[in-house]
Order: sequence, then structure tokens, then C-alpha cells
Amino acid sequence: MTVHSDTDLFASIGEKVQAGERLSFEDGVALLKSRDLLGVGELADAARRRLAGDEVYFINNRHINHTNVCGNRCKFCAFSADEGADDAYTLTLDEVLERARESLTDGITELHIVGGEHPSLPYEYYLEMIGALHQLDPEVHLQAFTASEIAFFAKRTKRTEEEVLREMKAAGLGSMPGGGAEIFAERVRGIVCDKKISGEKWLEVMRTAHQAGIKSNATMLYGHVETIEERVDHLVRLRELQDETGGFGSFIPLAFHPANTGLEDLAGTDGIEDLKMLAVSRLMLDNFRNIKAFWIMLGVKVAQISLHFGVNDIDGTVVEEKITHAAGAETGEAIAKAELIRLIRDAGRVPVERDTLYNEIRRY
Ligand code: V47
Repeated sequence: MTVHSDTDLFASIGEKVQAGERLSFEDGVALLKSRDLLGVGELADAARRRLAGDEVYFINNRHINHTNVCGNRCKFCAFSADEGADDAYTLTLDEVLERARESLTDGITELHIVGGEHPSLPYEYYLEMIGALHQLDPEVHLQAFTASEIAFFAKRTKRTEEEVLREMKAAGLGSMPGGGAEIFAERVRGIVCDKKISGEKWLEVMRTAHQAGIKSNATMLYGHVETIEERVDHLVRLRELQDETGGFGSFIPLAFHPANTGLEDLAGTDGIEDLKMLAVSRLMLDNFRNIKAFWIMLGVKVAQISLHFGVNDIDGTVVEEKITHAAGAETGEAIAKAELIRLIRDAGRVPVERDTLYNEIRRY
């Protein structure tokens, strides 16, 4: 694309952004294909200011990955293992509770729980886990189980997703994380996660959750075998569901890490691609208030810079992270709250500690 046509592109898209007008599929593709990172970033920064203001959110949370045993064995995943394999693990409920207890003393407000789709763990394990964690501290928000895991529980128990979700909610489930979305396009799923639920099904489970009063996040795993058009299609489908339910709290683009995966010959993403993806997410998802940079996957420095490329949330303290680290992430697994506050301040923005549902806990 020549500099001249990028100028035209930015003028027309810039007018739409200023007017708060929705961008088209074609706009999204053109922005992602543009080589003018700063031009795209400036538009995203303007959209961020209008939609989300100058506050940047973070959360004091802990991730728990209860098992890595998974029947899906997605090609992009270095975390999962077969049942009985040397590297397979499953935490007992006591071990899960112990991890939660450790973090309660650090003032966490959220537990973020995702795991493999274990072929033989009984459904009661998951239900009891939620019930016991909720009893341990009813104030701590439980953000647990992706749409893919919920569909898996429903299939195993021969019940509807709605029944499973209502039961989980009654036991203490607060909201759902955004994982398992990958790329919705069937072509891509056929290559990278052929055993996982379809993109349609992922959206359907989220629709059901939102209708049952359970909010969720949304993600997209990018930087593997998908095309630019398939990324934009993913964003447009999320935008449509958000129009319908308003149930998504945030969107998190997840940068693919190839090490130890079935796709390890791929190069992975670079900083320019990551920033452009975040910026275009902000521009296309005009009905998502919060665009989150997951510092674990992006690296702390790129996550900080992304605050000038449309991002208004930098995730959390995390404490323990297995999925990206199995795939070669070089970041630490934990970051101190003081460090998150400093990163946000140094980017010239206002640090706000939030709870899972974006209520303000404290402004710094
Ligand atoms: O669904 C798996 C992705 C997801 C790799 O909701 C990988 O706030 C990169 O969804 N390289 C799980 N990504 C994590 C997730 C998440 C993370 C942080 C915050 C939230 C939220 C959700 O991780 C999986 C998959 O898409 N993933 N393997 C990999 N090699």
C-alpha cells in the first residue's frame, strides 16, 4: 500500500472515528494491512479517549490452572497433556484451596480459573471447586471456565449449557474468562483446534451465559495460521454478539507463542503486529469499553506502550501462569501491584484498581 492511499484511508476512517461511526469489515482489513503503525495508533488512541477516558485499569488477581490434562490437544497449546503422561497434573481440591488461601492474604479480589478438558474428572470436581472457593471467601470474585469448558461439562453431563451455567452460578461462579475463542473461522479451527467446539458454539455459549446474567470476556488468539480477513471476521462476530447482549466486559487479543507447540516452526508475533492488533481491536470493537493488554503474553514493555494504542486495561498481578509459559513466554509469572501502578503512571495515565466487573476499588 502506498503512503498516498494510507493517507486517504486514514482521512476516511478518521472521520468515522471522530463521528463515532461504525467501521466496516473492509476498514478493519485495510487498517491491519497498513504499514503506518503510528497512524493506526493515533486513531485508536482517539477512540480510547472518547470511549474509556484516561483511567487505566488493573486488577489484583490470581490465576489457577487446576489441570493440564485435555482431550482437545490443540496444536497451538504447549500446556496440555494426555491423561497419564509424565507431565500431566491435576490439582486436588485441597491444593486449589491452598493456592487461593495463599493469595487472599495479598488482597486479591479475583480468582481466574481455567484448565484442560480432562476426559475423566467428574463434573462434581468443578462444581465443588467453585462452591468451596466461594465459601472460603464470598467476597472474592470467581472468574472461571471458558465457553469451551462449559460446553464440555454440558456434553459430559448430558445437560444444556444453560443448566450447567445456572448451577455454577448458584455455587458461586461470578463471570467467565474469554479463552477458547481462538479464531472463529472454521478453516483455521480445522487446522489448529479440530477437536474444540466451533466458533458458532463458542458464541452461542456466551450468548446463553450473558442471558443468564453471567458476564464474560472475549479473546482472539492471533499470529499463527489465520489471515488478516479471518481476524477481522472474528472481531465483527464479537461486535455483533455484544450488540445483542452487552455481556462482554473486555476484549483481550492473545499473541501466539510457538515454543513447544505443534506450530513451533512459526515465528510468532512481533511488537509492531501486537500494537497494531490492539489498536485495530479498539477501533473495530466500538461497543467494548475495555481493551486489555495481557502483559504476560506481550511483555511488560509492549503492554505499557500499548496504553497509547487503544488499550485501557493492563490485566493483573496473576501470580502463577502456566499456559503462555509452557509456550516460551519470557515474562515473569507475577507482577507487583506497585509495578503496575508505576507502569501506568509513567505512561501518563491514571491507575485505577478495579474489580472483575470494572467497579473502581481505588484510584492512585
Ligand atoms: O484459550 C493457548 C491461549 C487462552 C497459547 O479473560 C495461547 O481476562 C498464546 O484466555 N500462545 C487461555 N496463547 C488464556 C486466556 C486469558 C488470558 C488472560 C486473561 C483472560 C481474560 C483470558 O490462551 C487459550 C488460548 O487462546 N493460548 N496456547 C500459546 N501457545
